[in-house]
This record gives sequence, C-alpha cells and structure tokens, in this order.
Amino acid sequence: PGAGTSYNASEVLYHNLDAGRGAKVAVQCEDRSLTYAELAELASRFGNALLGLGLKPGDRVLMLMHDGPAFPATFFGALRAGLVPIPVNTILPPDNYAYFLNDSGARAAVVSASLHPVLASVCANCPGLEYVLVIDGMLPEGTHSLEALAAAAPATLDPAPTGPDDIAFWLYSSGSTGFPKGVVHTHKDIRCTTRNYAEGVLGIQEGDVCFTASKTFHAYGLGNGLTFPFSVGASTVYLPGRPTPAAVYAAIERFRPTLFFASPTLYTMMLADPEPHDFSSVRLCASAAEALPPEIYRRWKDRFGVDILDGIGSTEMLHIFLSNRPGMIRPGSSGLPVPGYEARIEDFDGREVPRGESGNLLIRGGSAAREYWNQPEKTAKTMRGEWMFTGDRYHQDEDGFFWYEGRSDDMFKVSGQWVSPIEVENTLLEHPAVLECAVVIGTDGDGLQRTQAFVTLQEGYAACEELSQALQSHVKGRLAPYKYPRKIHFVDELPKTSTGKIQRFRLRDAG
Ligand code: 3SK
Repeated sequence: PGAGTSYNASEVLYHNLDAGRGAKVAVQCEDRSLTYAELAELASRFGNALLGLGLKPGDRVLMLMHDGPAFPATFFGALRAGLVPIPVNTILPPDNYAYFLNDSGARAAVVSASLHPVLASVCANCPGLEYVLVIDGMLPEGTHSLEALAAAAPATLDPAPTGPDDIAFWLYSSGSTGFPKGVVHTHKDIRCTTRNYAEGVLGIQEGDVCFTASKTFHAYGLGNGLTFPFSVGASTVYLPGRPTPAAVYAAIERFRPTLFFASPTLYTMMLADPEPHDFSSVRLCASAAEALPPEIYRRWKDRFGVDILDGIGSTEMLHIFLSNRPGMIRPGSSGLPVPGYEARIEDFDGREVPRGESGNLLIRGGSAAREYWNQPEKTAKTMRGEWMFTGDRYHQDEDGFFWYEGRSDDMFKVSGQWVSPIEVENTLLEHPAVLECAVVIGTDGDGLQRTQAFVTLQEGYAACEELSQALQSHVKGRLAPYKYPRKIHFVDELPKTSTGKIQRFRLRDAG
C-alpha cells in the first residue's frame, strides 16, 4: 500500500476471494475446517455484529481468545470494520486484563467461553467496558453471544475507509519492569512483514500449510498463523490447547504442515521426546523469542533432516527483522537483516561500533510501531526517529552475520570483563546432561560478582556435586577462565514468558 492511498489490512484475508480461492481451505483446527469464503463471511459477520452494537471506527476491541477459526474472524472482521483489535495473552493473572481494558479504553471484549471467568473477575473494575462477547461455548449472564449476533448480521462488509498509516491493531508488550505497553501498529505494517519475511525469507507459497505452536495472540504467532498464510492463499493449522510436544507432534502427523514455527524451548522439549515421529511434511522450521542454541539446531537437523531458521523479532517491529536464510545458516547466529530492514550496532554514546565489537542493536524498517499508547517518554526512549532501540546486545562477524549476546540488562562484568550469558549457556548445552540453562550474575561469599548457572537436566541425570564440577570443567575447558559458572543451581524449570523467553532477571537474586 502506498502512503496516502486507502488501504485496510483485512485485504490480507479478503484478496483471496478475488484471487479465486474462495473454495480453498484457509483454516484447520481439530475437526473443523473453513474455506476462504467461509472465513471471510464469518469475519464480515463478526465485523457487522460489532458495528451493530454501536461501536465506532477507532474503538478498541480486546481479544482474549484461544487459537481457532474465531480468532482470525474477529481480528480481520474488526480491522475491516475500522475497529482496533487487541489480542492478548490468554494465561495471565486477572489483574492484567483489568489493566489492558482500562489502558486501552476498550468498549468491547471478545472472549473464549472457557476464559470468561477470568475476565468476569475484573469487569467490575473496568467501567469503560460495555460489551462482553462470548464465543465457542455457554453464555454466562450479562454477556452476548458473538455467534448469535453474527448469525443475524449481514454476510458481507466493505472495508472501512482507512489508510496505510492509520491505527489498525495493538499488541501488549511486557518488558521486565513496569506495566505492559500498548504497541500501536498501522494497516501497512502487516503487509511489510508478509512481503519481507514470509515471502523474502521463508519463500511462502500458496501450497504451504503453516503451523505455529507459538500462540496467535503474540506478534510471532500472529504472523506465522494468520497474516503469512493468508497473504499468499496458503492454509493454517491451529492448536487451541497447550502446545506440549505430544500435542504438537500429533497435530503435525495429522495435518502435515509444510512450515513449522516454534521457540527454542519447544524444539528442546520435542527433542527430549525419544519416540519416533513423522516430520516428513515439514520443509522448513523457524525459531524466535530466544536465540536458538547451535546444539539444538544440530540435534534437530540430525534427527529430522529439516533446517530451523533462527531469527529475532519484536512486538514493536511486528515480526522477525534478522534471520538466517535457507541454504545460508550460521548456527548460533541470528543471521542477516531481513530484506526491507536495516540494522545498526551502537555504543552507549550512539556511535556505530566497528565490526566484531558488541553494542546495542537498533532496527529500521517499514513495520515499526508508531508509538506506545499513552506513554510518550517510553516511546521517545525506544522509537528514535526511524530507528527502533531493541534493548538487545549484538555483534556482527566479518561476513555480516549478527550474534546475540543477551538483553542489554542481562549482560554483566566479571573481573572487569563483559560476559555474555548466551555464550556460556551455549557451551553448557553442549554437555549431554544439560536440557536447558540460564546464566546470570551472582555474588560469591566474598561479595565478588561471579557467573552462576541455573540448569535443568536431561532424563537419566541426577543433580550432585560431581555433576556440578563436571559442568564447570566443561565450560572452563572451552571459554576464558573468568566466564565459567562458580555456582551451578540444579532446578526443575526456568522462569519464562508465555512465549518462551527466559526471564534471566528473575534468577539474578535467586542464587
Ligand atoms: O521474540 C521474537 O523474536 C519475536 C519474533 C517475532 C515477533 C515478535 C517477537 C517478540
């Protein structure tokens, strides 16, 4: 879409009707499948139902929904109606929903019936919320059925007269401190990610079947599971429940996707399942949220013969902006800038650092969010003109590949020298006993700052002093002496966000 011309991002779904794909399957979910014609009709009915309640263009609609056909119908129906959908994480404590509703001023919320109790528990504290619309289940008192309203609403809907730079949707981004921020995206942003990453890197085509184990409420899943497949008339598979390795393998064997999207945590858990599984339908896998340890990449490739393209994105940039490419993978690196994006590594004074030196990563590209809602100071700190400050530390190698070193606030100094937690973690992961690990700063008995590691173990290994020493020797033999962990904590699990990012900041004081 060119600046100034009219454009509504629902075209990503609806253009398939003009392209003659009405009868083609768009979505498969458990025992249900919807063609493009059926999905577009459902989206139009949902959009009309929301307008029928009196919602006006620009009004926000919170989406607290499981993955399933109603998710894209609500998202695209709201966009087409000129409303502003805000998908949110489905597994947060109730207070978060009160915050989202009050911060966004949403007049309506669409909620999966099984998630309604958690929303209901905070509604009394959200005076701006006028309509709670339930889908996929029993109708609690005081709510409306979106399906019933939709059945009575017109089956077609013309796009609202929006432009490429108008607000389209928000996503909430939670940093390690403070309240989540409403990340405001415009209509053009979706098309930018589908062209640059989905077509430019994944080479997505009409014949592809996408399956995202990372949920669609998150920017990563929203691209993988909605906008990427629909942008080229491919189809998508949804898994409404928890993406356990068993559920994911079963969905892959049943629906035979060609593109699979997950985070390093899930790839690691899937590798820990020793049963044989048929992965032959998948032509390419993608990973984001955390750097993919090279050891996991190698084990995956050995076992399934399929590449994982590791990349990094952000909610602010909407999707992946650095990525490895098919046939050009450097395991452990985040790859090269995705076409359409530029990356820059700066020192603390804002000067570009020479190749090989580490610094803060900034990104420029057409899918950058326009602001954090109502947070001008945070907006100014992160969105610096055309450049987005990512908060990640990186260095670039002699061939231009980008290597992640950790979040800026995860880096630390030992004996006056910088330690990248990622480097130590990747080394620990080469040891056969280690399933997952996180490396953070700790203080030893003398009050000195030292590296410490939190480790979960592979099946068949037990925590003991000997293993602790073996892991320390393993790192000592491979990295500079000041980097090895002076203390190893064996734990049952690591703290993570719902999308699989390790929350290292939570471990800093835990040792
Ligand atoms: O965490 C990431 O790497 C990511 C990727 C795509 C979209 C959003 C995010 C946060």
